[in-house]
Amino acid sequence: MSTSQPNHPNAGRRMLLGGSAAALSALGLASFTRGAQAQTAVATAAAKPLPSYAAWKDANALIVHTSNTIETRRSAFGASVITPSPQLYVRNNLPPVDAAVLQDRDAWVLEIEGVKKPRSLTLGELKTLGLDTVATVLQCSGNGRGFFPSKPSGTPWQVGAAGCVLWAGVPLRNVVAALGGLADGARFVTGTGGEKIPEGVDPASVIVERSVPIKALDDALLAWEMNGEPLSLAHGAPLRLVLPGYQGVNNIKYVKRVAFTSSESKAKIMAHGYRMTPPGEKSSPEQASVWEMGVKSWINGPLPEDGTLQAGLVQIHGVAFGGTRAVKGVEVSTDGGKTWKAARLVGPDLGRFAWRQFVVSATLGSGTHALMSRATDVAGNTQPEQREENSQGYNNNSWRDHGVTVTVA
Ligand SMILES: Nc1nc2c(c(=O)[nH]1)N[C@H]1C(S)=C(S)[C@@H](COP(=O)(O)O)O[C@H]1N2
Ligand SMILES: [Mo]
Repeated sequence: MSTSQPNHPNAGRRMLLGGSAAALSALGLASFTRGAQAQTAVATAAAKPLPSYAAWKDANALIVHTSNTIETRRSAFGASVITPSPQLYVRNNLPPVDAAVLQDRDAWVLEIEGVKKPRSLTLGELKTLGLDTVATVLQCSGNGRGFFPSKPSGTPWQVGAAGCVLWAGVPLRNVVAALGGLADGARFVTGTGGEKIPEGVDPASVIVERSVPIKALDDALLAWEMNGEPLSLAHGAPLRLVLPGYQGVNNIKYVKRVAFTSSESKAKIMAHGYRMTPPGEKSSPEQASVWEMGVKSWINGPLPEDGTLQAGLVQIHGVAFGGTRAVKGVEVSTDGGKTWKAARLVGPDLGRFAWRQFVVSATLGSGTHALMSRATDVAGNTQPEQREENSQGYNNNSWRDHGVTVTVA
């Protein structure tokens, strides 16, 4: 394998822009340290440049909240199922690993613990153990936080901290089998990110380490490829733990350790972060963690930003997914949820972890129309009308919050 693969086909274009990219990079890196204050100021801020590690992305398709929180515009999802990498959202809790690791991807080392024969394996060795490819919805658990009237702290994502992408890699269960099977007492899959921990801070307070129930092992993948290209630094190069159906934060980028543990990680991001904390209470490990995604859908067109529509026929379309379960159907309302019409699922079915595109033909007369969509999964779970209130604004799958109002002449 080549030792100097570019991060992305657009890397060449980025080099042509060398001078300004360097300036942007300085800005981008500076804003990494601004943290929470920077995130809450975004609503009013002017368009920000893409940070250098994501400079190859399509700025027109994205809303840059900060250099580590970038979301896809609702109007940019299109109807072709897969989200192109240049349009996919980015969320980093720490700056990405050094780009130097891309010079020899196969030399990346992963530690495996909690198996009968624990050891470390290079990415080159992992590639000999199996190959599979899966389409999954990658979604930040805070997607839809922007619709909470309580304005929780954190990025006010609307619908765009999500995408549907293809991963290729080795099934994690192949690796477990090659190392003699699970050790006794393994109850969680714990993945650890390989980012450099800033000097002078307690590693447990910032390390990206998440635990999920051991049943996630059935579908887990150690992926080195996304959408047909070597993983980019923005999305976890050279190796990522992909947990289909689980909220974004559990899908550990730059994964350096996978441990099958008897208890959940004590890292702050696990013990206190990403908990369904009742409003006004303190987060604690007893509260539910953001694990499997709930059934959810939203409309991507027509949108208010399309301006005033002509009266007559419109194609109301959007995306729907069920986390670890396939979507059975989607209904659409043009009257704010009073009456519903079954939508047609369109495009290829890329499996239960992917989203489905849906469409309904409707004739809209002049006036305003509140368009809503409501998905149901194969187990019969229907997207709820109301969000589950929680202090950090996680897991918003309220159909009412995700509706759009369009105006017809
Ligand atoms: N190592 C590491 N993994 C990580 C993160 C991170 O900061 N570091 N962010 C998590 C969060 S909160 C989300 S939503 C997804 C975002 O994935 P993306 O940036 O590829 O879209 O990665 C997750 N995995
Ligand atoms: Mo996230």
